[in-house]
Parts: sequence; structure tokens; C-alpha cells
Amino acid sequence: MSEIASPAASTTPAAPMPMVTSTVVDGVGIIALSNAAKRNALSAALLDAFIAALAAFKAQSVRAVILRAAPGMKVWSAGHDIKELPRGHEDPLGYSDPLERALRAIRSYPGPVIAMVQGSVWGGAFDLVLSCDMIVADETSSFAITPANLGLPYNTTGLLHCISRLPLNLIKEMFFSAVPLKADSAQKWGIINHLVPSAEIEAFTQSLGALMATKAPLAIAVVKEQLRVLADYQPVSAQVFERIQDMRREVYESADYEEGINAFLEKRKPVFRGV
Ligand code: YXS
Repeated sequence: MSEIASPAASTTPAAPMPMVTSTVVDGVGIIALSNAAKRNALSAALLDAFIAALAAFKAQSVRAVILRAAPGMKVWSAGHDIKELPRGHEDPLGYSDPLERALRAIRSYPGPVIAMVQGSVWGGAFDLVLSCDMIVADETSSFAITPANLGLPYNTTGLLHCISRLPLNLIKEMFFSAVPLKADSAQKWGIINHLVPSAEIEAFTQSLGALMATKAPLAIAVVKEQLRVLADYQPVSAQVFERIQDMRREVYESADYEEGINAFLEKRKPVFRGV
């Protein structure tokens, strides 16, 4: 019988746990956000790993993808990594921001990307799940968009994602109150496709993905891309776009934006003065 080598005293530090894990089960790609210590905050490192995992699935022609949090996490994602938000004089959600790159990667993936949500979704993670093609959630799920907690001027692309999915009165209440929407309300408003009990959600979502993976991939890809192009089409004149950018710049250069981030970092409530 071969000797079982005793583990050598490790002199090298243990490799850090991956922030994202991915696997393929019955033709369905599964990407799990796994940075529990930081509540899956959408840092550049986590999002780059996510984008790479999605690209790997695309290279393997994986026909359906499930995006989830690692099992047992009470927070699906705490949203954009606040510590990485640029401070003043820089658009906090610019085109090249890692979150924006991740949203575009999902929306251009040539197959269905299903968000399987258990636990709370915050801020930019709400944009992330809305950018998925459909959402399956359980009774522990909740959804909040929170720029008003930070003094952050959300970007026009993100607002367009909301407008193409949700009624204006709901969008306004979510953005202006930053109050999490619970699972039953998310179902009532059509944010989620299916509200499934926790005990059944993994099997349900896997079977939905596996079903779609048996359908004609070219037909699905072309419908997904047409829906993306049509839903994103909002003619805006250059002057209107420049005016919007000016308005947003005033906000991300404001003292309130500084105060919002500082309050989070100092673990205290922000005091906004409207300047
Ligand atoms: O103190 P340590 O080092 O242990 O780290 C703490 C938190 O600082 C960290 N963490 C985050 N780090 C960066 N960015 C975040 N968004 C973030 N959220 C959390 O994770 C460690 C554990 O956090 P803790 O102790 O608060 O956990 P908890 O279980 O008591 O509470 C979980 C949450 C999610 C309720 C709480 O962490 C929270 O409220 N996080 C902020 C949620 C939020 O406002 N997200 C929006 C981010 S900004 C964004 O997405 C958009 C740009 S926008 O502003 O437009 O929505």
C-alpha cells in the first residue's frame, strides 16, 4: 500500500479562496459568487473573475448559464464595492467600470443567463440581476437599489435597464427610498420570473437551464440580441446626453457624494446637505 505522505508543514501561505467558482452541470454553466467575507461586494477582482468565467463558457459553447451566490449566503451581493468607487471628479459608473463591463458581458452572452437569487441584492447587483435574462428567486430574496444612500448619480444605461423592465412608479420608489423590495413584491411587480421555495430553487433553476440548453442555440441567440438592441434603443440627442452628463457630474462632484462614501467607510449614517 503506498505511503500516505503526511502533509508537509506549509511554509507557503494558503492560496486565497476564489471569489468566483464555475462548473458545468448537464450542459448548464453555473457561476457562484463566493466572497462571503465581503458579502460578494462587486469588486474589480470579483467582476473580472466573473467575466472570465462567462467568457470561458462562451468558448465552450455552453448554452445556458446560472449566476448565483455560493450556497448558504444570506447576502446574494452587497452591490458595487464602495471602497472602489472613484472619489469626486470621476464618473463612478463610467463605461469602463468593471460593473458596467460585467453587465455588458451578461447582456451579450449568446444564450440565456438566469439569475438564481437567494438572499439580499443591493445597489449595482440589482442592475446585475436585471441584466440577466430572467430571475428565479426564493422567499429569502430582496432587491434594493441604493444610490440615494450614497449620494451617487446612477448612470443612464442603468436607468434604461430599469425602464425597459419595470414601471416608472416602482423605479422611482426603489431609487428614492432605497428600501429593499421583498420577494413577494418582486414577484408582484414582475421583477422575478419564478418565486420558488428555498428547498426547491436549485433543482428548479437547473431544470429550467437544462431545458433551454436543449433548444436551438442560434435561434435563442438571435432573439436575445434583437431584444437587447430594441430594448436599449432610446434616441437621445447629443445635447440631451451632454446635459445629462453635466447634471450627473454636479452630483458626483458634490459634498454629499463624499459624505455618502465616508459615512459607509466610517460605519455611520450619512448626513446629506444637498450640496
Ligand atoms: O468591515 P469589514 O472589512 O468586515 O467589511 C464589511 C463591509 O465593509 C463589507 N461590505 C462591503 N464592502 C464594499 N462594498 C460594499 N458594497 C460592501 N458591503 C459590505 O463586507 C463586510 C461585512 O459587511 P457587514 O458587516 O455590513 O455585513 P452584514 O451582513 O451586517 O450586512 C450586509 C449588508 C449588505 C446589509 C451591509 O453590508 C450593507 O448594507 N452593505 C452595503 C449595501 C449597499 O449599500 N450597496 C450599494 C453599493 S453602491 C452600488 O452598488 C451602486 C453604485 S448604487 O450606489 O448606485 O446602488
